Amino acid sequence: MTKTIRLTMAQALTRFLSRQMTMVDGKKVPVFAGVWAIFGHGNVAGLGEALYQVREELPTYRAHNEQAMAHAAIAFAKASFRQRMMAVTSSVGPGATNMVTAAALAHVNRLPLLLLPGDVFANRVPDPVLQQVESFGDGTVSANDCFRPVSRYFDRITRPEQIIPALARTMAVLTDPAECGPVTLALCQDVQAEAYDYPESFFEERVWTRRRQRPDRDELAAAVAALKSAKKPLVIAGGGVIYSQASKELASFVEAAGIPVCETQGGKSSLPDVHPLNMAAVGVTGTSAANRLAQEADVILAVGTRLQDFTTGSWALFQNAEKTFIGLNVQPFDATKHRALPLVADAREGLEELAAALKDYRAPIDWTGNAKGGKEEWQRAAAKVTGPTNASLPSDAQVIGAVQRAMGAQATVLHAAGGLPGEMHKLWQAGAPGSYHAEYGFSCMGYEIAGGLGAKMAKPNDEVVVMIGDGSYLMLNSEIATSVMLGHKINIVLLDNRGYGCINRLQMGTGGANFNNLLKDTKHEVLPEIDFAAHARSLGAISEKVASIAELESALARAKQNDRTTVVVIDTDPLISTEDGGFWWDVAVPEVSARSQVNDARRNYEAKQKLQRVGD
Ligand SMILES: Cc1ncc(C[n+]2csc(CCOP(=O)(O)OP(=O)(O)O)c2C)c(N)n1
Ligand SMILES: [Mg+2]
Repeated sequence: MTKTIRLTMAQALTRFLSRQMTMVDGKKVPVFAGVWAIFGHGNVAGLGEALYQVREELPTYRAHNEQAMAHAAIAFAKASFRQRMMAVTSSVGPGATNMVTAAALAHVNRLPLLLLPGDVFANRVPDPVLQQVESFGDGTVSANDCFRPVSRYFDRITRPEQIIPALARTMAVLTDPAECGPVTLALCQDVQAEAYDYPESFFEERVWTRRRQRPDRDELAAAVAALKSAKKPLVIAGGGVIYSQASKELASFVEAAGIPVCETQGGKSSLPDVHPLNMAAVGVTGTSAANRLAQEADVILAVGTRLQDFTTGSWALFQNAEKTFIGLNVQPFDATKHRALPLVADAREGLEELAAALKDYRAPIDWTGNAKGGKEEWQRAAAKVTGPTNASLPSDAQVIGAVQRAMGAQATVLHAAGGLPGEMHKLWQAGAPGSYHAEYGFSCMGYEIAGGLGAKMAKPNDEVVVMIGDGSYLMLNSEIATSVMLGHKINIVLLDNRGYGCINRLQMGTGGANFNNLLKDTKHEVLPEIDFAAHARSLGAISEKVASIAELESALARAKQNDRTTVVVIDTDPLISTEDGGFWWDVAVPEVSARSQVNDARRNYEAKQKLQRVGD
């Protein structure tokens, strides 16, 4: 007879989660490092009680905002190379919908995240309950249906035994490198508390390993043939290289064949910046070295990348009419983009097999040599814009230089939105794989601080440096208090240019008037003088405002010694961004306008559109 144990659905769920294990560096560790929770009536009595029972094996953490908790969970998973992850629970209603943005972020970035929002009563007796949205036309709809388009797997648990197949599917999705993304299990409030006789076997410990798919023989043969014919080969390294931890294999492959590499935002730090074949950032925010090669390349091996518009210069960058893309990717959806020859495989496995099959291939010596020359030229240009300065309002690039000098390549640096992603992509000299943590799939303002906390929880021995603009800081900063509470110290560098600097520049670039971006250009009675250092201090952080790049460097040296979250604020110039490198980005300019600047921008826009390779 099957042995059973009588538990509530919530108790079964938490017990199951606490028994899921994985291997990291030869050590068995729990897949779920913890559950972030803000309780309300939708989860406090049911799931809350169950979490209390397992608090030793599966710790519960409380933060201040559901979206931020999910950001922390996502960053934790990213910094753990998707091998470990966290769950997040909220009440029914606003707590749940606060997590929808984060679900979308995890969906775009292909990062594992388990969302456990409370849901309305399955029995519907007390309807409408507090926070129930009530659809007039559909009795099965609740606020949680918002998660459907941004979940890889969505389920609503309306009976306690449903959690058994639901959790099996949950683990299948969260641990699959190709499917990986957010899972939402909407937990009806009454069902959380309902008991069932669960089979004991359901709670047996399970050890998950990373699936490393090997290439199909025919796909491999086609990719090898294309590469063998290449006169101007180029590798694009995307986030898949980092998640697969394939840096060593990438380095041996390109070193043997003399193929230059360029990196997407997600793939930056695949190779150290100092590697002579690493041309670094590609695309809209790319280096001149990488973009010059991209424009000419004939065979492009795109490894673990979604090929989003910033990488492809809105599909105008790769201009060789005879080019062939090879899509080395775990996900066929990505592997077949832009008529690529698909090579569906794990990055490490795929690169190893390509290297073995291409033993005798070498890229033409001139191509490799020119690439290296281009890199040196770029390095000189980058050194100019990041060097020390006495300017009273330094540029973002000068701040980046100072952070680099003060923190070194060992630190993990994290950013998400504003002018920083572009400047960081171009200018940050990354060290070890994963030390460059950009959330640039969704580029979500407000990811930064909570993300820094999650990254620090994954890498407690690393210095985590969060780079953030005043706009992002004001949008979501409450987890500074959580980082202090939990004793997870992060370093935050806040660049205050008094507004949305990058969007203001984009507005100007598209012929628009300065309008509604910088604080001075908004409707206002009084211009706020925000004391960010005082604000951060009030949340428990150590903080200071510095008046120069030199002061910033010494403040960061002090921050390194602190054992508490430290915020360093510096005023920056909103109008400067690095001119060297870069490429066109498709942002649609109005076809008719009363402004002559817009008309000019439109003419320029139409000329650039001609470079786009439709259907190519
Ligand atoms: C949640 C969210 N809302 C809006 C945007 C659009 N957006 C991108 S950057 C930006 C301004 C960011 O301002 P700040 O953090 O001060 O950085 P800066 O541009 O000044 O460098 C805006 C509004 C976004 N990316 N995310
Ligand atoms: Mg700003």
